[in-house]
Amino acid sequence: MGYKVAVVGATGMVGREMLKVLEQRDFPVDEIRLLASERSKGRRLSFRGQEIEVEVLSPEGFDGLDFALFSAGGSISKEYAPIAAKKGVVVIDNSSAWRMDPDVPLVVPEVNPEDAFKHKGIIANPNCSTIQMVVVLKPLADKYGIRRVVVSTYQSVSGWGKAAVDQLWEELRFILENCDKCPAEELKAKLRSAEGLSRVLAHPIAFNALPHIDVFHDEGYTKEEWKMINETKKIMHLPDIEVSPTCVRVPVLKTHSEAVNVELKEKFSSLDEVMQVLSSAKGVTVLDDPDNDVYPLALDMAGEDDVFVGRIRRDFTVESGLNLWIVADNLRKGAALNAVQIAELLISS
Ligand code: 25A
Ligand code: L14
Repeated sequence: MGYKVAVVGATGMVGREMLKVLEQRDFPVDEIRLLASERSKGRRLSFRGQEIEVEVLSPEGFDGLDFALFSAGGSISKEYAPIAAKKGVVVIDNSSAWRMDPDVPLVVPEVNPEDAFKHKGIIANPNCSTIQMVVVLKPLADKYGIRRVVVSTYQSVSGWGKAAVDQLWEELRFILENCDKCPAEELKAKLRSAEGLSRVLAHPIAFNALPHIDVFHDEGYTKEEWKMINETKKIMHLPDIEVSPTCVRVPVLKTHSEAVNVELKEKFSSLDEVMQVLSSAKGVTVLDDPDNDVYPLALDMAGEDDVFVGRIRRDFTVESGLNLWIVADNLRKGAALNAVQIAELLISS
């Protein structure tokens, strides 16, 4: 038996990845419906070799569906997810709109699969930076307990959608055409005064690092940083876990990296034991051979499904601590793949 599935925001970066993942994993789809804004009306996207026309999102679009995978931004999800749920459709929502709602499960299948089954029509897909971190924290929390996590992210431009990807390419083209090999001071002046370049991020991103992801929020933290704090507690069922994040945008196309410091509650006996715990965890691949320059890299992990961890070291400044480097494709495990895995979980029971 197959299912009737809609992708809302189908033409976006995450929406298109959702189609790809449904196809690659052979999700049992009977009918696929592509929904997006007026702008994309009539566009065609291919699914299993067929060209499917994009329709404008409307309440009627949800009639008769089993699943709707949403990735069209928070305001669309706020408005349309309840409409779809009321019609009996199971919504898996990639936006931040419903994640912290107590009636909405926030699910990473490797971490808290049981929560998915408690849904009332809407299931939230967590933030990409949080997903890749908790997949690695989970086996450590189960074995040793976790007191505190300090994380710095190195997030790719695709996290902010097509417009941010365009901004990076436009800046790179501008630099090669106008100040090839120029000194940093000149680059700054040229880029700052350039006209006609996209500027969806707050500052130029080429040759830069912006400690600014999503909007600024309470206490000087960004919304992205608050998401990492709150979503980690909810997904892991650990209300007391301390998470101290700094989220940074870097000029990487796809795949987020994270430097993660973990303070454990109990002592580990050796790094080999820790490696063993991590390599046997579902969805985790350990890539750690510094003698041969082997560690996970954004460039290489793009397109991969697993969460990769390397640079596994003891933190000598605390009783029991680890330093880790965690890398995953933000459009796959961080968004589309995790959403499809949630749907797979529901149909497997
Ligand atoms: O509020 P949030 O949750 O924080 O999310 C904010 C944004 O972050 C992205 C996502 O953008 C979202 O809009 N996002 C969220 N979670 C993410 C995650 N985990 C994430 N990104 C990465 N990882 P996006 O660009 O990926 O997707 C946007 C999709 O939503 C559709 N959409 C927007 N408004 C809609 C709507 N659908 C229905 N009704 C509405 N009112 C949007 O469709 C897109 O599919 P679209 O039709 O508006 O645009 C599709 C195509 O149009 C082109 N295009 C878009 N903008 C421009 C453009 N072309 C030129 N210039 C532009 N400025 C593109 O080809 C685009 O694919
Ligand atoms: O909340 O820009 O899921 O890298 C995911 C991508 C927020 C922004 C979310 C990025 C978005 C983030």
